[in-house]
Amino acid sequence: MAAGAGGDDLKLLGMWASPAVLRVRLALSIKGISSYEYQEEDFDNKSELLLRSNPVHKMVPVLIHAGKPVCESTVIIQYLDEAFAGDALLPAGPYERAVARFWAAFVDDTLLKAMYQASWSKTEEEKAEGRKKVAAAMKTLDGALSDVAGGKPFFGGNAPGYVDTVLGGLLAWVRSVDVINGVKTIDPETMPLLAANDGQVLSSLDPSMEDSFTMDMINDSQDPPNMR
Ligand SMILES: N[C@@H](CCC(=O)N[C@@H](CS)C(=O)NCC(=O)O)C(=O)O
Repeated sequence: MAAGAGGDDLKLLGMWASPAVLRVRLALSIKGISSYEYQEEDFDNKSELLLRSNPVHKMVPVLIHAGKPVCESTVIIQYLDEAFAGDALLPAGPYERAVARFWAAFVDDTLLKAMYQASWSKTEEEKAEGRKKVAAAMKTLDGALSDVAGGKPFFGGNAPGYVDTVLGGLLAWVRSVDVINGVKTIDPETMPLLAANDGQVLSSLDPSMEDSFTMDMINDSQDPPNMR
């Protein structure tokens, strides 16, 4: 039986610049779960609670629900969807759920790896190659949005869903890097659906979160989060 939308004994271990943590915060927001405790981690001095709760990877995010830890951002989001009432993140049908999971995996495997290459490769050539891969992945996602959502603004249809949270966690990073490089990765001319989605996923949830996250990412751009 799904719990109510209030966070009953819910704690999130995070770090402000982490795209993986932002995903979970987006999911909590969509589910209408606001009464959770947030604990900021210092990666140079991780808390005992983090080390104990995620002994395998020792990474954020970790969600602790009634004393029990759940690790890995996509696993946490799916757990929230199953354990809590509120708007569903994953679609109802098994096939549609499989499609959503496929695109979430594409974001983590293809887009995220390309973003890493574009931002933190050793040579400018490798970075430029990475930027091309990011643009290609974004174009693919724009096409997917058309196929999956049929012209609606979100992968979840008229409201943000699972894929929107997984992708949304990375969008603030994309925006920040765009500002630094003076480019527009998600071009409204060539990727109209994704540009609309980009504009809505974060701001439809909590505009103050979007602004502060983006600005902080810019200020901290020389010191990226370590996301494996
Ligand atoms: N696949 C993991 C990645 C988590 C991850 O990479 N977390 C980073 C922050 S974005 C972290 O905790 N880094 C700390 C470290 O590497 O020591 C997920 O999606 O939850």
